[in-house]
Amino acid sequence: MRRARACIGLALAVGFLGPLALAAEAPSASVEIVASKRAFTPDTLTLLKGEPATLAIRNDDEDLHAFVPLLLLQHANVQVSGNGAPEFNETGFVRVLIPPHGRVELRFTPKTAGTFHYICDLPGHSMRAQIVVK
Ligand SMILES: [Cu+2]
Repeated sequence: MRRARACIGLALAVGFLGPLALAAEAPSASVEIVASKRAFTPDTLTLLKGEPATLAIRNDDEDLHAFVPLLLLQHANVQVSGNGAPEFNETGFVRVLIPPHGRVELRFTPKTAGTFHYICDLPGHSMRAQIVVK
């Protein structure tokens, strides 16, 4: 009985994780960035121009981190949810601070194709990665 239940649980887990593993490899409208050990993963992720995107940023560290997109979200309409602290100025979204073990979701539609870097601008954190819009 116990073994049968374990098998069902495993089958459910494999069925559940399968599509997620595929989604991480293909260009997707819903992607996750993880900040861990003062680095962003993945190094590069891809979004599609004109397609609404959800970008989830998870902070696995005990440190505060910031997600600071350079140019990608200027003048864009960005909806922010989660437990981060977003900052805006006259050009629009500037950055969001993500507390230790926090999570933030940004919803926006990329308008321009190109390669856009993002960083964490907190002192001493040299964290940098990129988003490619195709
Ligand atoms: Cu940081």
